[in-house]
Amino acid sequence: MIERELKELKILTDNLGTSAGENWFANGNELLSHSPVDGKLIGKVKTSTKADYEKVIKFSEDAFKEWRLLPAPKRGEIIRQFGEKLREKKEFLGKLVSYEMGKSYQEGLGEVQEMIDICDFAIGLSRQLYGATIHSERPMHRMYDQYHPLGIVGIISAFNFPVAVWAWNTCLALVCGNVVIWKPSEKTPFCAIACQKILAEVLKQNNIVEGVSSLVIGDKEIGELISHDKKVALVSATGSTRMGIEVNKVVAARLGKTILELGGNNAIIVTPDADLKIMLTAVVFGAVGTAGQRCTTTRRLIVHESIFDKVKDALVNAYKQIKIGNPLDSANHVGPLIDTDAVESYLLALDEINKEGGKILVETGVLEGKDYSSNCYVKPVIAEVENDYKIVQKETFAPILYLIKYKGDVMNAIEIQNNVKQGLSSAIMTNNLREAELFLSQQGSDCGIANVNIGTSGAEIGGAFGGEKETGGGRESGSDAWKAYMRRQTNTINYSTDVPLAQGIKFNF
Ligand code: UN1
Repeated sequence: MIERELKELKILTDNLGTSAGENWFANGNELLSHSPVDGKLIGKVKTSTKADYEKVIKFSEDAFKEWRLLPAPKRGEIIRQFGEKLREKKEFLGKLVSYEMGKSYQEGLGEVQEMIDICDFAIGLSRQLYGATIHSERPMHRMYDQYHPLGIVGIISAFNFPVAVWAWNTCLALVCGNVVIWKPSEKTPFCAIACQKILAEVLKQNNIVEGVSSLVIGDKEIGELISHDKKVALVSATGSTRMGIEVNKVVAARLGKTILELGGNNAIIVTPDADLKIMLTAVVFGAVGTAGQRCTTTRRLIVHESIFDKVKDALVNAYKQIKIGNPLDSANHVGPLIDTDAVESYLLALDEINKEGGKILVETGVLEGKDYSSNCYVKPVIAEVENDYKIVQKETFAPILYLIKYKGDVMNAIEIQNNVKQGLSSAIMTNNLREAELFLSQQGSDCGIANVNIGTSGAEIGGAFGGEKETGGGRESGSDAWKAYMRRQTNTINYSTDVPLAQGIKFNF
């Protein structure tokens, strides 16, 4: 099924390690990428060494000097062409994402669609990088602010969204006039190579200087080179809170900028006024989609005691119908976890739930047999727990949904929801206006994303994406997230023949 795509991948990835043509330097160790779908080797990639990184930085610095001079709408035109290429390659990339990462083909396509959407968004944005004009208190003076590019933007991305998150950052960074260096997850190098090659082709066709978009594949050390490097003005990092704290420490120490998209512990509140049909689809997709490996995955369901048993039964029943298997087969809902380490974390979490007194409501475990030869397929879990269990407070990247009961007023549910360290995504299921508005108010959800009658996952490009508290505070993608990729400058111009000082100060000599 994947034969044709692998052939196309081979064409895309040929000459790796030797081609500087698309700014590719890789003289380090070999990295093997295995598919979690069938455990087979997809291929080997050479990683970048410190010396390779230094070369990339040099290219990037030189490229920035030229790229920033191209008018923003012209940069937008490059992104338009990139979006066209992505439309052509949608099936190919979607399959590659599915095969290398393990999410369903539909979700792979969805991820590529997010890339296309951010291209469209960035094209419009390229003509809207507005600053304000300000009326000066001084006669014949003009005051305004404008936005300039920062320079080199480093992107550190995670395995679970191996293509979209890079595109979110790259498209905005590029139209804003920056150049980018990408360190993808070592678990999905081929997705990264494919993206880089597709963009590189567009840049080449437009005679754009090399170094506008670069890729450095490697482990933590490459990430550290980026974080420590004063030449990298902004580091946009997606991944675990542990990683984000490290990146933040290092980048803040050199007063660089960061955009951090870290862990989530997302909840949906279900009140007695909820439409249970909507609730069921939203919760099941949110909890088992991408096998529970989205930062926006629904991890906790906070249900009013009066409907608790009803919701529980409906969910247990729905989980019985979930089909687990090869994610490229559209009959299956849930694919594998990324690797056997992730399976280990899933099993450990189950132990913890039991130890802390939780009640597991469905059959759990790792699937065996020839269809599951990668040993990465696990059964999605529902467990009845208390919010303050240690395991519930943690983000386990696996399809484990915690059911928590609340009593009385919706404020009690909101308090439970907010009572975790993370603050990414949240939702309430209710047709009660008072409950919904309370949830969205300043005494409501403390998350960066708060939804009514839809689930916690499935980002739409128009809105800013990101979260509070240990989620890191960064915003990407829509709304005015672009401002983080630029530096603001306030300009005052005097076209009078006098020099009136601000604050009414008189200074005569
Ligand atoms: C989504 O839910 O559609 O890593 C997007 C993640 C996020 C992207 C989620 N950065 O899961």
